[in-house]
Amino acid sequence: MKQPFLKAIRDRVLVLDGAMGTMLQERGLKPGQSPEELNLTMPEVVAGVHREYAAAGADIIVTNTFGGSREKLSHYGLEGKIREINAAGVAIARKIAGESAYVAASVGPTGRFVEPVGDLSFDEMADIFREQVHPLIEAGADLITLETFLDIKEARAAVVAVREISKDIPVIAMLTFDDNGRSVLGTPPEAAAITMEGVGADIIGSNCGLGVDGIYAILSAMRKVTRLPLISQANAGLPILKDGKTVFPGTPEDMIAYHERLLGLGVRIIGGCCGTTPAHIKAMREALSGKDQSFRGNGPPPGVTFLSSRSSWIAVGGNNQVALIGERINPTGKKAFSAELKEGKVSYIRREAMEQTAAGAHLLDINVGAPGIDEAAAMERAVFCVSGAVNTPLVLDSSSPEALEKGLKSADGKVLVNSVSGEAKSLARVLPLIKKYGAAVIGLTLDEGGIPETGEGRALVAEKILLAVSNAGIPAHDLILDCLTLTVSAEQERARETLTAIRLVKERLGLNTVLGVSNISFGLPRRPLISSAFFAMAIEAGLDSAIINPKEEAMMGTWRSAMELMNR
Ligand code: THG
Repeated sequence: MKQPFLKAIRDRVLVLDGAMGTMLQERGLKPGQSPEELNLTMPEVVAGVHREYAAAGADIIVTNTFGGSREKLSHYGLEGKIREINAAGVAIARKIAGESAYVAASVGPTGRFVEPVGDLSFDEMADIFREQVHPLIEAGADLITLETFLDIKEARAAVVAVREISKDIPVIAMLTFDDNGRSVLGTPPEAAAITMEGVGADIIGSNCGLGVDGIYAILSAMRKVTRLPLISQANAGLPILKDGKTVFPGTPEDMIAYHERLLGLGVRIIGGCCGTTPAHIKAMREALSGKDQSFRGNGPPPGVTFLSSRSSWIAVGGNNQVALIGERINPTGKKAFSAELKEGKVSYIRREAMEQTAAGAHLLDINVGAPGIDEAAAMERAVFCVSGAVNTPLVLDSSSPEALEKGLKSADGKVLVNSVSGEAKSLARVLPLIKKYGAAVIGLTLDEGGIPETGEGRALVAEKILLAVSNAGIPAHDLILDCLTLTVSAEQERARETLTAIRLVKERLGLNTVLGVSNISFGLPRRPLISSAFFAMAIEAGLDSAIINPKEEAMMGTWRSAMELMNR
């Protein structure tokens, strides 16, 4: 009996097989024919390819189901055979893999995009993947491999779909990158890795597009932001045109030139993409023998919260700069913005997104809660608008679970949800959304008993939230505690208690922290002075991120000065 897959890749490096499409073409697949239909019409041919890779030493056999989605099969009038084609793909691979090799069920992109880039809703996209993944898992696949994705939002929908069907089947998520180091839709490897880990992929990496040198560069960038096992599935070099035909120039020797370096990065699965053959796979297998196969690779330091957008990413906590969250997309006290929200307009949102980012915000808070509006619809409009206007990762600020879920479906990357509290009802409604859609979350240190007066009391609520977060399967580094700023105009003891709570949360729980800073000065004269003094004190106490108005010069000046003084 073979080991569980995730345990196996901890112990040793596994070899995944090589290209399928080119092998099928050499064996009778005609132009214009669906490769996946061969699972039904010529299963022996498909089995023959698997057999060659198994003989070459592949530990993982990848099914011939890459284009097995409704969207792809419908190009060939095969949308009625989704179940049959995918189940047959797994059965054929299993026959060759037997009980000693693993069967990885291949799932490729649909060729369409999620709104607003494309015209499918997040739910429609996830539904297409559910329809394909269901028969793959039912037929007994050992793992799912998501290959050649170009759009992180589509890849996120795919992982969400797999996780709805199975909480524990191992999932590989791979995007394809250009030689400029980004996916076609502008995603850098770090943002891809952060997004895929957030939503629950077990192994991340890259396939296709580049030769092994290019894939090595991509995986090196991913390793800065994740500790997960990595996978390398390179082409046999970059394709060239020779006598009117596309050929892949990479020899088996070229493919193993980076083996040692890949192992040093913590690559635990090595395979081939376009242009690779059983000879390439055999060379990869042989190059592993006698090598140190212990898990290596220096991931990021523990305790850092990573967030992403389609084209950017940020690390919060650790020794990073205090992350600045722009607070201005919030109708509180803003009549004109409230009126726009009611009319469904987004011009204020677009302008504030650009101006706050230009002023130095690293993240943007989006709060569209106002009386008399459909907040979920407004949240979707706002997320689409901000994602189109600027590159910064997002903070979704709402007390409505419906609006949060809509925002989570609308965003491209890994967002920060603002917020959950220590109340049982809030934890029960919000944490499942964080887990499902792959986000981080702000925990407010208050519960059914209100806001504890003392720092000690707030640290206890923080601990309760941490426990619930862990029980929900969310990593502790994706929880950021808000120790709550209350105005000092009424009670001057309050500022100190907030600072005490920050210290306790950091020392006892090792968690990251956030504050909405400006509330400290509410109702007082010369607010910027008081707010910025409190900001500096909170940074010294260990604050990791702050919700502020980045267009307020006193706050930005304080932030710059404090970063200088703290050597950050
Ligand atoms: N913690 C968390 N989230 C938060 C807060 C917090 N979200 C909301 C708030 N506090 C932070 N955001 C704002 C947004 C606007 C203002 C203050 C904090 C603000 N508005 C002006 C006013 O009310 O006077 C309106 C005037 C204007 O700016 O035009 O100050 O603590 N997790």
